[in-house]
Parts: sequence; structure tokens; C-alpha cells
Amino acid sequence: MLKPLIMIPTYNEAENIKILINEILSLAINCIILVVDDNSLDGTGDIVDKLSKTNAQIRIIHRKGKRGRGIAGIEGMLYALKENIDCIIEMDADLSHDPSCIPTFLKEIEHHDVVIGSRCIENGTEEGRTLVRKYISMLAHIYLKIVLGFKVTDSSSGYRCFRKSTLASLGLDRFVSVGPTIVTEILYAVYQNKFSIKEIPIVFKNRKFGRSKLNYRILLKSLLFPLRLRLKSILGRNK
Ligand SMILES: Nc1nc2c(ncn2[C@@H]2O[C@H](COP(=O)(O)OP(=O)(O)O)[C@@H](O)[C@H]2O)c(=O)[nH]1
Ligand SMILES: [Mg+2]
Repeated sequence: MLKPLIMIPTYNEAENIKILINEILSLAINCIILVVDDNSLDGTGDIVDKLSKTNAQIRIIHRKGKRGRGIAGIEGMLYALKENIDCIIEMDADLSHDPSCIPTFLKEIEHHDVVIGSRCIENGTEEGRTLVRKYISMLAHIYLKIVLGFKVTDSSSGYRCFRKSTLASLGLDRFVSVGPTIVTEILYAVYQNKFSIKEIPIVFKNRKFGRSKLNYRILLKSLLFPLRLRLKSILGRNK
């Protein structure tokens, strides 16, 4: 089986992170677990520090300075590219993404460049989300399909696996997303490079502990960002 680095960006996930890491360890796969913490105020970083002292599989990057899901994710991926691994799985820390899907990701990534956990294909679903969040996801999906031409059924899924060679060829250090638009920015680059994508079903569970970091400012940015990407691509093509 291919060896993954499992990258988990965190901000204030103290109630979730230990449960998640233990669930991943219980799968008993040869992997590195990398938490990229943005100096969480609730001690998430200290919890992972302690775990990492007794298990070399567990690593942590303590980020200082500007906070953001996007820049944290890119830093984690750039770290991963220097490690002796075959692929990178990214997942959220809030127990929304079930680690029991990891073996399926690893099986599929042997035959594809990218594997995406989808809530929208057969056997995939979403549990415990408010109607508002469901509509936001649905509209975001339609919008991304129109503006960026995405063909996958769940383009805003943050539970994904990439071959190391795929990520290495995307030029991650040029990416500009600070926040969660990184999910879109990476997927767009995957499409532009014509990499093969496979979707597998996931059951997304809404977080029970802690709070979502999504807010109206982030939503507005997420609305404008695909237009910016598309424009950049059109201007680049005409040069
Ligand atoms: N390092 C880092 N991680 C973040 C930041 N914002 C969110 N995350 C993590 O990104 C994942 C998804 O965030 P979440 O708030 O659950 O977003 P939602 O699922 O869209 O409501 C979780 O693991 C968060 O802890 C951030 O600013 N920095
Ligand atoms: Mg979440």
C-alpha cells in the first residue's frame, strides 16, 4: 500500500484533535500525521506536541504570523513534498471526515492522480448540517461548475488525496489563497494540468465540538475568488 502523509490544518480544535489522531493510528497504516496549527488559543498545539513526543509518526508545524486555512495547508503540503511518502491526504480536524475512508483513498490513488471524498455520489451524504449550509454548498457547487468548469460532483470537499508527484507539479509556492479558497485553487490547477480525478463516497458529519471558522467575509471572498482565477487564466492564455 502507498505511504501517505495525512495533513490536518487546525485552529482551535482541542476537543477533536486527539480523538482524530487516535482514530487514524488505530487503522495501523504506515503513515505520517502532520498537524499544521495556527497558534490555536485553546491548546490544540500543546496536545499534539505531547502526542508527537511519544510517536515519531506524529508531527506538528506551529505557524506564527498570518492565520489561514489556505496558507497553513500549503505549508503542510510543501513539508510533505520533502518527506519519503507516496501521497498526501488532507482532511479537517473537526471529525467531519471519517478516517475509516483512508484505506479506500489509498487504494484508489494507486490508479488516479487525485482522489476526492464526495458527499454527492451514491453512498455519500452529509449529516447534521443546517439547511443554510447545505444550500451554500449546493450553490457553491453550481457556481464553480459554471465559472471554472469543474466536473466533479463535490468540488468544495476538503477530504482529498493527491499523489506526491501530482502536488509537486502544481507549483504550490505560487498559490495565493489565504483561507479556504485554497480548496478551489488546488482543484483548478488539477484541472488545468489535466490530472485524473476519482471520487469516492464519504459520509460528512457536521462538527459536534468547537466552532466553524466560516463567516460572511470568508464567504464573500469565496464568491469573488473563482472569478479572479478564471480571469487570470484567460489573461495568461492571451499573452
Ligand atoms: N491552520 C489553520 N487551520 C484552520 C484555519 N481555519 C480553519 N482551519 C481548519 O480547517 C478545517 C476546516 O475548518 P472549519 O472551520 O471546520 O470549516 P467548515 O468545515 O467549512 O465549517 C478544520 O480542521 C479547521 O481547524 C486557520 O486559519 N488555520
Ligand atoms: Mg468543519
